[in-house]
Amino acid sequence: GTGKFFVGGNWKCNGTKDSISKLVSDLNNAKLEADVDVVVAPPFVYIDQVKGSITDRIEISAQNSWVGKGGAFTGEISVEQLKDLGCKWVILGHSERRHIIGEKDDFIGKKAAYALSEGLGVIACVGELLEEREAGKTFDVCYQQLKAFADAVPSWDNIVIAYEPVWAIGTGKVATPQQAQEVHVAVRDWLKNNVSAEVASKIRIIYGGSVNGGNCAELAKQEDIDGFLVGGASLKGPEFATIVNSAT
Ligand code: G2H
Repeated sequence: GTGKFFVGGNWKCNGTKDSISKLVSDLNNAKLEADVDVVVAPPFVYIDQVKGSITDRIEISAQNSWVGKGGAFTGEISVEQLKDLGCKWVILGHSERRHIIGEKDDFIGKKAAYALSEGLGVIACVGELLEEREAGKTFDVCYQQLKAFADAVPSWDNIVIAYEPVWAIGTGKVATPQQAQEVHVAVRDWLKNNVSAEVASKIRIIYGGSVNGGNCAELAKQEDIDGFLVGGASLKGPEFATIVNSAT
């Protein structure tokens, strides 16, 4: 990989005060290698609990944010509020928000631009559906999603790209290291041709989709895999630690 290894735990819509208290305590007791950025993304309602109890070694991400300044937007959570709680990151463009909630490319791009303008880092997710892969459209889909981010953001300095093939998410069907590597290279090439060679070489591209303690080491060996976004396996402290430590 290129930059510092980056591992995010996306807890999605899981947990209770009790289960999260146990998970945080397991993470606080885990041995995490020094040379890795470690981030967890609790559900909004537990961010304050997690921030108040987790080691400073682990940064906090939100799983979504509102597209602009807070105000009369019922049910939304603003970037300003996330910062107030101590969040450093936000996941945007996750496939569950694209395909279940229906978020569109330009809306996601605007969210990224606003979060960056307020100083949050963005974990920008891209990835193809199974039918798109089978139709040979994997690269085109990722390029279109990348372009929407590129058109909206002034800088890529504070962005980590997560490649998450939708067919591999929560299905137990992990992409092979070669399948992931191939798309990571394509993403880097796209950035080189459409943003800059510097961004392409510096940016971290992490893989997500059924990463677990058993498959992380082989994936981590790939040249262009700079870390992971982990869902299911991030709900178990010791397994998440194994994934954090998989590059060393
Ligand atoms: C992909 C991933 C985390 P899981 O969505 O973002 O989830 O590891 O459960 O496939």
